[in-house]
Amino acid sequence: MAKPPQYIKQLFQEYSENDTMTIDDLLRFMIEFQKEENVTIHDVQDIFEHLNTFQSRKGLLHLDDFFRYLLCDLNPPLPVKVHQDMEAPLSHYFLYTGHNSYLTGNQLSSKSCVNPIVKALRQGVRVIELDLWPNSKKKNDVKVCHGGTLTSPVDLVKCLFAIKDNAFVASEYPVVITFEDHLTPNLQAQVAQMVMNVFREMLYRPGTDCLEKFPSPESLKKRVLISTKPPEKFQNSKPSQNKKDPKTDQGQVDDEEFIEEVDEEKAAPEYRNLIAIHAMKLKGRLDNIFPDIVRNKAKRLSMSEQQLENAVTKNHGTDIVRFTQQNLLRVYPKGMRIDSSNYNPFVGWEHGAQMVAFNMQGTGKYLGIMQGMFRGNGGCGYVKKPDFLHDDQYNDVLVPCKPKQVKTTLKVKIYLGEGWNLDFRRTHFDRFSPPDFFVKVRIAGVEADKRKMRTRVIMDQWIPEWNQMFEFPLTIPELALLRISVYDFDDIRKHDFAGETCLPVSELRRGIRAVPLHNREGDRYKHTRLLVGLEFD
Ligand SMILES: [Ca+2]
Ligand SMILES: [Ca+2]
Ligand SMILES: [Ca+2]
Repeated sequence: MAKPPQYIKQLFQEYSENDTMTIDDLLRFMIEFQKEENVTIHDVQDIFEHLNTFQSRKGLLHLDDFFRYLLCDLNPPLPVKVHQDMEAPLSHYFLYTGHNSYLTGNQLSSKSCVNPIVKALRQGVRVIELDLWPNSKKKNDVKVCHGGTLTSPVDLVKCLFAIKDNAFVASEYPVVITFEDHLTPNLQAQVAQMVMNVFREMLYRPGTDCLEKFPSPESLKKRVLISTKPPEKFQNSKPSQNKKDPKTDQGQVDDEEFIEEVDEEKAAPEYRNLIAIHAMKLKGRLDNIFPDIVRNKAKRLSMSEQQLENAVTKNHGTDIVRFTQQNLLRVYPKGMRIDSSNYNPFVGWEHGAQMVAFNMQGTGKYLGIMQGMFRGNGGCGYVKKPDFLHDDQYNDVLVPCKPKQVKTTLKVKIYLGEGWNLDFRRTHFDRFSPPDFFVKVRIAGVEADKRKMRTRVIMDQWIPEWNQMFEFPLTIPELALLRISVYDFDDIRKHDFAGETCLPVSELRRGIRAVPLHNREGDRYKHTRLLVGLEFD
C-alpha cells in the first residue's frame, strides 16, 4: 500500500491536533479544503463508522487513516447520486444509447443474443435498438437480427423479457426501445400483442396521435417507451413520394431502406398505438428538411454520423440545434463500421443530439468517452444537456472561426497511484522488473478545448508517485471530459495499458479525490486507483 506523501502529511497537520483528527476536524477539512458545502456532521460520522476497520483509536483518525480515507471509495471524483433536474422534457437530456444492441461482435457475422442487451442495461444504457424481421423459418414469427448480413437471429420475445428483467437495475429512469421494423401489418399486430403481454403497465402509451411535448424522465420512472416509425397509413407527414435522395444517403447500409411496402388497409392500429415516440427518417434534400418539420409535434429523427457531418459542413448546425430543442435526434454509426467501431460523439452532442447511438460491445477511445459522459448524473443514463443548447437565441456558439473565451481553467494534479500489484500478476507489465508507469492526462471536448499532457515515467515502481500538475483552459466546460490513462513505459515494444477513466469535467468534485481506473471494456479494477487533485480557476 502507498505511504502518505509529504503534501498529505502537511494537510493532515493543518487539520489535526496532536496527530489525531476528530469528526469536527474532518468536517472542517471537507468544507474548507474539499469544498463540500453541503456536507453535514452526520455524513462525517458515517465516514468515521465506515473507516472503523482501520482506525486504531475509536473516534479519532491518525495520518494513515486519513490517507486511507482519501484513497478509498468514500472519496470519489464524481457525485454518486442523481443530482440534476429530472423534470425537464426528454429532449433536454443526452440519453445513453446503444446501436444494434443484440449483436455480440461485428456487424456482419457475429452472433445475436440477449447478453449484450442485459450488459448494456446494467451499465445504464437507456435506449436499446432492435431490428425486427419476419422469421422465414417459422410462420407468423418475428426475429431480431441485422438484416442482409450473416449475423444469427434471436427471438424477439427473449429480447423483450431481457429488457423487462434488467431495465431498472442500474437506473429507474425510463428505457426507450427503438424498433427498426421490416414487418407486414400482420406481424406488426403480433409484435404489438407481444410487447403488451411482456410489459403490461410498464409500457408508456401517450394515447394521443403524437405528443406535443415530451414528458420528463422523472414522470416516466420505471416505464418503457417504444419508438419507431408509425405504419404508413398513420403517418401524418407528406405522402411517400419523397423517394430517398442518393446524395444524402451515400450508400448507407441502413436497414430502414429495405422497408416493405405496407398495405394501408391492413396497417395494424394496435401497433400504431404502442408508439410513444414517433420516428422519422431523413429524406430529401437537407435544405428542405428542417423547415419541413412540424414544429409543435415532438418526434425523433434518425441520421447517420455521415449525414450529420454533411449537414454541419453545409451550415445546418444551427437548424439542427433548434430542431433538438423540442425533438429528439438519433445519430447512428455509418454502415461501413462493420467492425462495430464507433465515431466522434462530440459532433452529435455539440448539436444537441440526444441519442448518439454506439456499438457497446467493443473497446476504443470513443467508447471510453461515451462511458465517461454517462458516469455523470449518478450513472442514471440521462445527462442534462448544457443550457446554451436550449437557448432560444442559440446562434452558432460553436462555429470554429468565432473567437473563444476561456470560461474556466481545470487544474489536475496527479499525486500517486496504487493497486496494480493486487490486480495484475507480477510479470504482467515487465518480466524482469517492476513496471514503469506514466499517466496521460487529456481533455476531450469541443475542438478549442482538446489538449494532451503526460507525466514523467517513474521507473520500476508498483506504487508510483508523480506529484505533477496540469492546467486545461476550457471554453465549453459543459461538454468537456477529463481522460486519464496509465501506461507502463517500454523502450522497444508498445507501452502496456495499465488502466483508464473518463470523467465529465462539469461534475468533478474539487479537492483531493480517489479516482478508480477501468480496463479497456470499461469494467472497474478492484484495487487500481489514482490520488488526484482537482481545482477550477
Ligand atoms: Ca512492459
Ligand atoms: Ca521496469
Ligand atoms: Ca516497462
